[in-house]
Amino acid sequence: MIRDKGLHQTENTSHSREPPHTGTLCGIWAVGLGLLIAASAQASSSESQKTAWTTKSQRREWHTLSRDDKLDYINAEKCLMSKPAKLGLPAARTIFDEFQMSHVLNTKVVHGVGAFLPFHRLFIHAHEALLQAECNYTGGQPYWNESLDAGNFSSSIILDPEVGFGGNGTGPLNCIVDGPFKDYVNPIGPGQTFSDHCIDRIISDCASEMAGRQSIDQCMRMQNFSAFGPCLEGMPHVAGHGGIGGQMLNVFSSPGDPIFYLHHAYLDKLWWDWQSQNLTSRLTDIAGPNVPAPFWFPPERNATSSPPPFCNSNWTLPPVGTPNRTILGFPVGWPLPIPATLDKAELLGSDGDPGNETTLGHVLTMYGVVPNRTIAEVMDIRCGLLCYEYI
Ligand SMILES: *[C@@H]1O[C@H](CO)[C@@H](O)[C@H](O)[C@H]1NC(C)=O
Ligand SMILES: *[C@@H]1O[C@H](CO)[C@@H](O)[C@H](O)[C@H]1NC(C)=O
Ligand SMILES: *[C@@H]1O[C@H](CO)[C@@H](O)[C@H](O)[C@H]1NC(C)=O
Ligand SMILES: *[C@@H]1O[C@H](CO)[C@@H](O)[C@H](O)[C@H]1NC(C)=O
Ligand SMILES: *[C@@H]1O[C@H](CO)[C@@H](O)[C@H](O)[C@H]1NC(C)=O
Ligand SMILES: *[C@@H]1O[C@H](CO)[C@@H](O)[C@H](O)[C@H]1NC(C)=O
Ligand SMILES: *[C@@H]1O[C@H](CO)[C@@H](O)[C@H](O)[C@H]1NC(C)=O
Ligand SMILES: *[C@@H]1O[C@H](CO)[C@@H](O)[C@H](O)[C@H]1NC(C)=O
Ligand SMILES: *[C@@H]1O[C@H](CO)[C@@H](O)[C@H](O)[C@H]1NC(C)=O
Ligand SMILES: *[C@@H]1O[C@H](CO)[C@@H](O)[C@H](O)[C@H]1NC(C)=O
Ligand SMILES: *[C@@H]1O[C@H](CO)[C@@H](O)[C@H](O)[C@H]1NC(C)=O
Ligand SMILES: [Cu+2]
Repeated sequence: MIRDKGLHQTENTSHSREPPHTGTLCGIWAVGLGLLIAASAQASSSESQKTAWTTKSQRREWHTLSRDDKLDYINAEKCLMSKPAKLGLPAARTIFDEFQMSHVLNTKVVHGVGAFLPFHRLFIHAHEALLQAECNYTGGQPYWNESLDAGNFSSSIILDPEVGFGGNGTGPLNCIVDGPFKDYVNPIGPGQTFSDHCIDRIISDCASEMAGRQSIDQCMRMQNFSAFGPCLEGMPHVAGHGGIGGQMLNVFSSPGDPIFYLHHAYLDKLWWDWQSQNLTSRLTDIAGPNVPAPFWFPPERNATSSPPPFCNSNWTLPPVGTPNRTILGFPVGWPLPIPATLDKAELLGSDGDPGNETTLGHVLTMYGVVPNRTIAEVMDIRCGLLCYEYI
C-alpha cells in the first residue's frame, strides 16, 4: 500500500490518505471475482472516519489553462501511463490501464442507472488523487467545457498536437497519429475484450452538436434527480463520447482515451452546478434504477462502433415510453418500469441497496483503485470525502 505522503490531508486518522491504491491483490482474473474483491476489501475498514483536508483542488477549464499548466497535466497523465499496475486487475499493465479496467468491470452497474453520476464523480476524484499521489501533479483535474466547441469538436484546442490530446484518428484502425499520447499502447478494449491497440478516434462534428446550449439548458431546468440524471447521461454525456468517437464511443472501454477524464469532470461540474441551485434538497436527491435495461449491453458492444454518418442538428431525448432508448448506442433515460433485480453478479456494486431503486446507501465498487464509497459520501464536493471546486 502507498504510504501516506500527507500531500493534501493532515494525518489525523489511522487510514492512509486518499487514495490507498492497494496493490495487495494476488492477481489473476482466473482466481475469480470473489477472491479479487475479498483481497481489495483489506484497504477500507476505517474509511468512514473524518478527514481533514488542507488543500482544495481547483478544477479549471482546459481553454483557460496556461501552456505550462496544460503540459503539467499531460505529463502527469503520461506518468500514470508509465507506472506499473499494482492491483492485479486483468489485462492492466499501468495505473492508467487500471482505471480503464475498473470502469470496464463496473460498466453494467454504472450506466443507465442512478449510480451513473455518483460513480463517475468518484472515478474522476480517484484519477485526480492518483495524479497527485503518484505523479506529483499539483493542479486539479481539468475539465473540458464542451459547449464551447459544440458542433466543431474537430477544431477544438483540446486536440492540439503539442499542448493537447492530439487529433482525429486516421488509417484503417483510426489511430491518433499526433499529440503526446500517439504512442500509447492500450491493452484493454474494445469493450470487454483485451488486445493491444492505439488510442483511436473518429471525430464527429455532427454528434458534437448535442453538446450545445440547448441540451444543457434542457437538463439544468429539471427539478429533481430522476429527471436530471437521465437527461445529463442522455445528451451532454453522449455528445462528448460520440463527438470524439472511436474508443471514446465504447461504453465499456472509453477511459482508454485520456480525454475521457476531462469529459467526465465537465459532466461532474454540470451535476454540481445543478446541485448548487438548491443544495438544501439536491445534496441528498438521488434516484434511478439499480440495474439497467438489458438491451443496453448486447455482446456486440465489445466492438468500437463507428458513429453513424449522419448530422442531426436537432438532437432530443427520445420521449419517455419509447422502447429501447439509446443515442449512438449509449443508454438514454431510465427504463420504465424499473427492471426487477437481476442476479448477484449484475448487482455487484449495489451493496447497501437491496431494492430496485438507487439510494444514498448504495456502495460504489472501485476494485481497489480507491476504497469503495457510498453514494452519500460523494454527494457533496466541499471537503467531506471530496474536496475540490470548479473555477
Ligand atoms: C467493494 O464492494 C464490493 C461490492 O459491493 C464488495 O464485494 C467488495 O468487498 C468491496 N471492497 C472493499 C474494498 O470494500
Ligand atoms: C515525486 O516527488 C518525490 C519527492 O520529491 C520523488 O521522489 C519522486 O520521484 C517524484 N515522482 C515522480 C513520478 O516524479
Ligand atoms: C461553458 O461555457 C459557457 C460559455 O462561456 C458558459 O455559459 C457555461 O456556463 C460553461 N459551462 C460550464 C459547465 O461551466
Ligand atoms: C470551427 O472552428 C474553426 C476554428 O475556430 C473556425 O474557423 C470554423 O469556422 C468553425 N466552424 C464552424 C462550423 O463553426
Ligand atoms: C465480448 O466480451 C465478452 C467478455 O470478454 C465475451 O464473453 C464475449 O464473447 C464478447 N463478445 C463478442 C461479440 O466478441
Ligand atoms: C475523422 O476521421 C474519420 C476517418 O478516420 C473521418 O471519417 C471523419 O470524418 C473525421 N472527422 C472529421 C470531423 O473530420
Ligand atoms: C421530477 O421533475 C420532472 C420535471 O422536471 C417531473 O415531470 C417529475 O414528475 C418529477 N418527478 C418526481 C419523482 O418528482
Ligand atoms: C429547494 O427545494 C426545496 C424542496 O424541493 C423547496 O422547498 C425549496 O423551495 C427550494 N428552494 C429554492 C431556492 O428553490
Ligand atoms: C428492445 O430490445 C429487446 C432486447 O434486446 C429486443 O428484443 C426488442 O426487439 C427491442 N425493441 C425495439 C423496439 O427495438
Ligand atoms: C426536432 O425534433 C422534434 C422531435 O423529434 C420534432 O418535433 C421537430 O419538428 C424537429 N425540428 C426540426 C426543426 O427538425
Ligand atoms: C423490484 O421490482 C420488481 C418488479 O419489477 C418487483 O417484483 C420487486 O418486488 C421489486 N423489489 C423491491 C425490493 O422493491
Ligand atoms: Cu462511464
